Amino acid sequence: MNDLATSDAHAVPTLDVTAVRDDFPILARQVHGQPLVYFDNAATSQAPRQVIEVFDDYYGRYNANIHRGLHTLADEATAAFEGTRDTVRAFLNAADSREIVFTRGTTEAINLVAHAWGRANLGAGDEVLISRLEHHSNIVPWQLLARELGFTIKVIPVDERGVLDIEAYRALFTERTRLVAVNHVSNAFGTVNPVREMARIAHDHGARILVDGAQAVPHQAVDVRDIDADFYAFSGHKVYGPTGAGVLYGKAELLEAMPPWQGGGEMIATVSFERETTFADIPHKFEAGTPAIAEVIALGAALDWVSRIGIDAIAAWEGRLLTYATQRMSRIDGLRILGTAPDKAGVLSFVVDGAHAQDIGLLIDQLGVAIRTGHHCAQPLLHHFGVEATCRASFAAYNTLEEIDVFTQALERVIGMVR
Ligand code: C6P
Repeated sequence: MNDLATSDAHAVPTLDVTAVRDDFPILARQVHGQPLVYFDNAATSQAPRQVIEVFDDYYGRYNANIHRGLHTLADEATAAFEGTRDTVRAFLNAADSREIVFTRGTTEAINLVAHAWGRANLGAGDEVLISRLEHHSNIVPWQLLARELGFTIKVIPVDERGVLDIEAYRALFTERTRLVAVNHVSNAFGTVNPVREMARIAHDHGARILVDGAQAVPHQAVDVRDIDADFYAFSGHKVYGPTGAGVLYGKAELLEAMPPWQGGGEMIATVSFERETTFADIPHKFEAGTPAIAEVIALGAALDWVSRIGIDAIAAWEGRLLTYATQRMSRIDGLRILGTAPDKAGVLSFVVDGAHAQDIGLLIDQLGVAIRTGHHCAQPLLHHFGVEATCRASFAAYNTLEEIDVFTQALERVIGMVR
């Protein structure tokens, strides 16, 4: 390796934020007469031109149902849809594109695991470990199933920074622990969980691990084989793609052994009233009915866009935004940041003494700044920290340091108004 290659290998990747922003038409709009500052990326990120154009192209040129037709349009739609499966496989470094199941999003992916894997593998007396950091999507499906099947849910605790207690996690395992369900990155606090280590511990105890990657995939490189995740879920609309398309990765041997969840067209091999109906091979066994074809193809375009910019460059840039915003916000009187994990994604949850989160959210919107307020679908976590609601600013590749200045100045103004 020559000197240049060596230094390149160690260089921090950079991102040209002006060029990135040019890809997002929505960033040019105004809100209440002010330039939009969009800091609600953990709820949904904006889509670049390359994603928006997929819809025109698909509906204008090759709209057709997939897998069914023997005509040109159907072949083209099928090729584009199945091509996205391979894009996702490569993006997650999965071994085989048969391990990629398209769903409507993270929520549906987790419900698929709960119903198909859970019903076949969980029963009375078994135990499922869930962290206190979870989004409701990774709590409620397990609660509903536990009520029906009689297994127990045990909660992995967090410390005052919002960091999972790994020793407590280890101590929760018994010979009845069957599954760990944990997010890779917390949507409410931004904590990055050590899912690789958690997977190793789970596997040492003969348990499976489902990782909710909704807030990780947009912000850092994810390698499902390196993590050794049994299942990994994410949503397209948080990674610059459209709503309505998401992914469940599952190890092939697990997916193969699982019964189907939803029944219908496309997921069968043969249907008969006289004999047992037989099912398609994975992943189609889990894709009943006509999927969101254009959305899935657009998800592929979103992942291609991320790969072109570089996920490491995005991670480095968002790290800078997070550091700068944390510094600026720490100077605001009476403002307290919740979630101070040393390893954090670009999410800042905060409360302000004497001010309701919702009031701050509404008023700051009048100044063109979009943040989220509420419980962020993480009520058990917020209750643990003694709050009902927080304000949350969350960053994406197209956000800038100048926007953080606008946001913090607007925040100071708003706090002055509500106090
Ligand atoms: N979090 C937020 O503002 P769906 O709705 O299926 O695309 O994603 C659900 C989901 C699951 N897990 C995590 C960690 C999430 O953050 C989300 C969605 C949004 O934080 C909407 S509540």
